[in-house]
Amino acid sequence: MPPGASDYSLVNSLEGVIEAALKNCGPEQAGLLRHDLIARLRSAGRAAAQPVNTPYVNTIPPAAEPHYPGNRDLERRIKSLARWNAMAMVVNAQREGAEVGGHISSYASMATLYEVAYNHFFRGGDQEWPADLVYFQGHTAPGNYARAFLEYRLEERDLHNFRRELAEGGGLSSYPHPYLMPDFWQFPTVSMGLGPILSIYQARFVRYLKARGLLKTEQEPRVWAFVGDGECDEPETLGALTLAVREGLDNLTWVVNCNLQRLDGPVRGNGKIIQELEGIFHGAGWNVIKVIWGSSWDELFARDEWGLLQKRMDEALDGDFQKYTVAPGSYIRRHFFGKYPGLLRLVDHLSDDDLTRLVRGGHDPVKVYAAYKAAVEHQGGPTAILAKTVKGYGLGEAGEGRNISHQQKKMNEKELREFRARFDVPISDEDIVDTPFFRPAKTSRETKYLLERRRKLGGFVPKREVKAAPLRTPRLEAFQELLKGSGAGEASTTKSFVRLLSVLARDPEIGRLIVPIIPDEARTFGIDPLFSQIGIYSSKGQLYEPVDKEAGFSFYRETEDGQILEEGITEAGAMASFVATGTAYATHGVNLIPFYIYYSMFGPQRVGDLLWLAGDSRAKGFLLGATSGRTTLNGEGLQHQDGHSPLYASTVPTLYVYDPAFAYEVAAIICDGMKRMFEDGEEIFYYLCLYNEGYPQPPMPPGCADGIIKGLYKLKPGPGGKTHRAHLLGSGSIIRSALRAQEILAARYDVSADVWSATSYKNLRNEALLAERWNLLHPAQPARKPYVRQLLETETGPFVAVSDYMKIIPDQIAKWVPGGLTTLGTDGFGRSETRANLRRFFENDAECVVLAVLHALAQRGAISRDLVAQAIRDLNIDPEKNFPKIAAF
Ligand SMILES: Cc1ncc(C[n+]2csc(CCOP(=O)(O)OP(=O)(O)O)c2C)c(N)n1
Ligand SMILES: [Mg+2]
Repeated sequence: MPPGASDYSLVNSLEGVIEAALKNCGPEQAGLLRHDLIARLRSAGRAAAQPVNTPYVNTIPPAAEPHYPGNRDLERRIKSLARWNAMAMVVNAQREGAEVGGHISSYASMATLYEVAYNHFFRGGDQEWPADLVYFQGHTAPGNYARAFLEYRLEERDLHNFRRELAEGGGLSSYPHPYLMPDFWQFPTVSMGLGPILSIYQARFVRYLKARGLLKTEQEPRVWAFVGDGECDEPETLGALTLAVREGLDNLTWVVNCNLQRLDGPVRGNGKIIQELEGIFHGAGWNVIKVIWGSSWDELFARDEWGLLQKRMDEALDGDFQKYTVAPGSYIRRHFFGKYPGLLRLVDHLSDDDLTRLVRGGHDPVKVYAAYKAAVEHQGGPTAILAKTVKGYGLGEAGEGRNISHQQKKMNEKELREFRARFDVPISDEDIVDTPFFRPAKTSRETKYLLERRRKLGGFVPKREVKAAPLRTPRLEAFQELLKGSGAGEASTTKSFVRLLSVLARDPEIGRLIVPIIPDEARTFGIDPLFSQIGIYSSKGQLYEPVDKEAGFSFYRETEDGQILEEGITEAGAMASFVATGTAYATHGVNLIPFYIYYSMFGPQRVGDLLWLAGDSRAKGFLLGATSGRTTLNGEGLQHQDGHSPLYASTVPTLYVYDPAFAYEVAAIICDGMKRMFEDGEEIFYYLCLYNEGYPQPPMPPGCADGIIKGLYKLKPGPGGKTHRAHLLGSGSIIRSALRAQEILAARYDVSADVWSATSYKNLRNEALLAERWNLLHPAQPARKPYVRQLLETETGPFVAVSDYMKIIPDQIAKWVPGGLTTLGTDGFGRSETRANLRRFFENDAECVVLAVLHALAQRGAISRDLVAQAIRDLNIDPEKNFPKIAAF
């Protein structure tokens, strides 16, 4: 329908308003104008959606681009050498019989995005300002190594040993791993999605440190994250975007490398990933800067009077754009420009070759510089730069824009020559097949330039340095409350831990350095009194009056310098905070002690990859899996009853796993852990199972501290004067089954059973494995005896272990237990039931422990089988009872 006169006048007046707004309003007021307009339309009953997308064009118009401050020619040469060396590393690693692989294409698309940052933005930590914290995209590591080589931080031998870490003299790890390269990498990123979420929580953590006066300098570090467009498929990548806005994190910059491809093929062949991401980031409230087209497009857009170029840009799909990367210029002319005759005329003056040289924005330093500058100058919130690039840029037929690009690791001679020619790499014809590394001399203009740039920006990046001064952590005596027992009163290990935490928070030396982290549930664990004691961190303070203000000591107190990180219901977010806090000793030069307490079932099972990453990051601190145990958590059932966290936790090499039964054990483990990590500087962390079952807490028996730490000690010897002997190993609350079984065995079956507290099967096993390995390799020397064997070898009678976890956990030590080990545990899905019924169902209650002991005695011929059969009746155990299904057979 043709527009009517009134429509024209509306359009004209709207244009007038827009003109006036452009002239008179700042960006914020312009935003308000849009807001008001939408509000008016809505109130008039018109559906007016908040626009989240802008046209498919650079956010920063050419006229607003700043002057490029660097030497473009030298920077291009440096970048070309980084490209060459990165490619050569992978090709060499793949070629020399080792076939250890690597990735060429991701860095090839990222090179300009990195180099502009290396030359103009990343701040190093050698000056009075703090170093930027950069989450490099994991698969681009060859590019970072190549850069470090050009900076004379790495040598040819290092590059040669890329992915050959066991080679003589060491090598370079495939991806960013602080565990493997602790002086170089700060942040592991290669598990897609984890780098992005960590960067958000890191940026928020910087604010937390600042608010609490724990940052070393007035200035705060900028956090950068380099993210793949395919990586944005991961829920972790995009899951915490709103936090960054809520917290006004203008110290955070994301660079999303939109090369339109992931591993198998296009990210959104039938759509437009940049537009999709823009909508998501805008919707969350981020500042979004799109860098789509390089400078060579500027004049075309300037002449695009009818908007045809824009129209074609907006309608072409990512699958089309990928095709234009690999197709000849004639195809681009026909398919892209040829769709509209007017558009075709726009490129009359360009040859087909020219058309293939119209670069994407992410490969144009001018556009990238403009975006970075705008991002770091943006205030009030985080910025996402969506940069369009070509995967495998410069690889030509060897992989540029191809679907196989991600896994391309080889280049033939012709491809190498083309690569050399395209980037002017000074390698001779004779040498090229060997893909030698190339580095200009220290006195060359290139090296001088790049070193000078780094010097001006404050030194090298990435760099990991441990500068935190060791703490003086409290000795065990400080926790008298936990050591002296609860008398007749009852307490759970969770409650005991909370007591310990509030004692610690008051400690004059380290109280300030304790960081409790909770993803909701503080009330479940009884931590809420800490709310008012040390406050919940909130960048805004408390702008409302909390409903429970009158409740006195436990009201919900949010404050600007609060100490508690209350993350809400995000275990991934809380783990990200745990990692940020637990690595602050290296990233921020301050030793902080995180205590992350959570619903145990939503620990490693939910965020296992982040747990693994914490180990890689050399994180320190304590993870407290509360409400744990398959039968101790009564009522909650299949989804909540955790019978396997310690097993998952055991898989992380630097994670110490403890299952304490009593308050004093909790105190001894945490006290020792704090000393090891924060006084002695060990880069390890701890997992403790905490339970919610209340019982009288005994005082700490003398002489058991060492055994608690090692993982096993004799808790309560059986009575004298009995015919038979046995040993019961228990951990956590379920140790009470062992203690009650001890009484039944003595009173009714003439058995004296010692009860042992097994605080850490993982420790016992690892120590034994090390002793065995030593014996294997040193056959002529006196054999070493594992601790668990030393402890148990003189004992007589059968051993029975009882656990509230899967049987495989105590089974870890079976091999070193004299006569073997019978294990009672909780394999299978949980049920909603009472503790007593659950324990009978899973067969780890006291009666079942007694039965296991009697059975073991009968097997040894010490008692008759009839007696065992009689005991089954006496103990009221139904031999045909229901049993949890433990496997699919
Ligand atoms: C959690 C996880 N899943 C799978 C992978 C394997 N993987 C490595 S790179 C990659 C594709 C990455 O694509 P994109 O994020 O677009 O990065 P690009 O290489 O294109 O820059 C995949 C699937 C991984 N590293 N992490
Ligand atoms: Mg990609």
